[in-house]
Amino acid sequence: MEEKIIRTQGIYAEFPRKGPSAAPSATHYCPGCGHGIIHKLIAEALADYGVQDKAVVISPVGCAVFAYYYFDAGNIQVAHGRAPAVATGVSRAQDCVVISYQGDGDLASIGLNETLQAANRGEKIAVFFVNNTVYGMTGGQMAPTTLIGEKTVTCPDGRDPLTQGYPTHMCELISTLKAPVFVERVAVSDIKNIRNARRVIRKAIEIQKEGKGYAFVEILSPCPTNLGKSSVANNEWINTEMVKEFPLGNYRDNTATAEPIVRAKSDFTTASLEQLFDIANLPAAIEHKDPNFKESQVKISGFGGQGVLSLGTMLTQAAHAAGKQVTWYPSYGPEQRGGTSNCSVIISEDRIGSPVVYHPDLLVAMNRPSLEKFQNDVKPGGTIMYDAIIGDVKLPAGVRGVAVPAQELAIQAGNPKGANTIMFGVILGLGLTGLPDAAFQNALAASFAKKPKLIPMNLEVLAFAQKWVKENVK
Ligand SMILES: Cc1ncc(C[n+]2csc(CCOP(=O)(O)OP(=O)(O)O)c2C)c(N)n1
Ligand code: SF4
Repeated sequence: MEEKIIRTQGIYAEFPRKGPSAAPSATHYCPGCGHGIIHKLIAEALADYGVQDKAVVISPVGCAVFAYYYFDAGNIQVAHGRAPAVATGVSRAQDCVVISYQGDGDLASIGLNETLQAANRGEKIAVFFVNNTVYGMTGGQMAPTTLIGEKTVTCPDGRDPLTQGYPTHMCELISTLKAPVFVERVAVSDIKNIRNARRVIRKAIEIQKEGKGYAFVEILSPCPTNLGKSSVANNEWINTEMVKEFPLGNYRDNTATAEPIVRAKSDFTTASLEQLFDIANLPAAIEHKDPNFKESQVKISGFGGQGVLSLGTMLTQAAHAAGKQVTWYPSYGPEQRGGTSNCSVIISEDRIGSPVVYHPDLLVAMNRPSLEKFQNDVKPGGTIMYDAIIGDVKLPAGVRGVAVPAQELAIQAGNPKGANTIMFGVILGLGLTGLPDAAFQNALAASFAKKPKLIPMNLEVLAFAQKWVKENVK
C-alpha cells in the first residue's frame, strides 16, 4: 500500500533560518539529531488538541534556541536556564498552554534551581527536557547528565565521579516533590520508543489543556555530532548504555485525580510597574548636541572568523571617540555546522533605546549567506557593502551596492588578515557614518592597544582603503 507523507501540523510550512539558498525544509539541526523528532511530536500534539492558538513555546539557549523558526504557535526565546521563570510568568498571567523546552545543560545545570522551584510550586507548564548527555550547542562539554566514563571535551578521559560527581537524575529528583502531576522518562532512539514518546508528550499537553499543573517529560535524545558517533550508533548507545543510568518509565501519574488549578490573578498593572521603576523621577533625556548629525544603523555579517564582530567594535570605538551615543550588539549562530555571526551598531546623538537593528542604513556582508539574509532589510536609499569575492549579486532596487575586493586589497596593503580593516576604511571613505577621520584612527589605535606594533600597519590599511574609495567609487 502506498503511504502518503503528510506535513506535520503545528510546524510552519517553511523554515527560513538557513536562508534563501537552502531548501525550505532545511533545519539548523545536524543530521541525526533528536531535536527535530521531538519538535514534530510536540507540534503535532498542539495541533491535534486544538491548542496552537493558546500555546506558548519557551526555548532557552541551547541547540533548540531557534525553536521559534519551527513551532507554529506563540514563541518566546529566553536566556540560558531561565525558562521556568518566564514560563511561570506567562502561565500565571494568561490562560494558555505553556511549554518549556530545555536541554540538559540548561535545565539540570544553570537552571536547576528554577526547575525545582517551578516543579515544587506545581506551575501549569509542560516541561520537555532533552537529555543528550552533553552541552550540544557549545561543542560537547560535560553536562550534569554525562554518563560515568563518557568522554566529552571537558572530561576527555571520561567522567570520573570522584572528580566530577555522578549523573543527575531529573525524573527521580522531581518525583520526590509533592506538586508535580506527571513525570516520565522516554527516548527517541527507535520507532518503538518514538511511538511511546509521542503518547507521553500528548499526555503532558493534555494536562496543560485541562489546567491540571506541572508535567515533566525527560527525553533521551541523540547528539551524533558531539558524541562522535553515527546516528545509528548513537541510538544504539542510548538503548544499551544510557537507559542503564536513566531507566525509561513513569515516575508519577496523578492525572486521574488532579483537579484544574485555579489561582488568584496577578495585580501587575501599568500603574504599579511605573511606581516600581520610579518612572516619574527618571533623568530627562540628554539634549541634542548636533541637530544635523544623522543616526546610523549598521549591520555587519559574515562567517565566524572573518572579523565581523571586531569590525563592529572598531566602529563602536570610532563613534565613542567622536563623543556619540553608540551600541554594539553581537549575534552568534548556535549552529555546530555552517554558522554565521553578525553584529549591529547604532550611532546616534541621542540615547539609544534598543540595540536591535531591523532596517540598517548600511549592511556590510562578508559572505553570500549574509548578503541574502539581510539585503532585503536595508532601508531604501541605504548602502550594501559586500566582499567582491562573493561574485555576481542581485541587489534589491533602491539601494546602493559597493563591491569591495576586501581580501585582495588587504593583501595589496601588506596585511592579508586585514580584510575587516579594509571594510572599516571603506566605511570612512564613503563618509557613511558622519564620523571624522580622527575617530576612525583613534578606534584602530584602541583596538590594537595590546599589540601596539600593529597600529601603524593598520593605519596604513585604513588610508589604503580610503584611497581605493576615492579612485574607484563614484
Ligand atoms: C548565562 C549563559 N551561560 C552560558 C552560556 C553558554 N551556553 C550556551 S548553550 C549552553 C549549553 C547548552 O546545552 P544544553 O542545554 O544541554 O542544550 P543542547 O545544546 O545540548 O541542546 C551553554 C553553556 C550562555 N549562553 N548563557
Ligand atoms: S550539536 Fe547535537 S544537539 Fe545540537 S543540533 Fe547537532 S546533533 Fe543536535
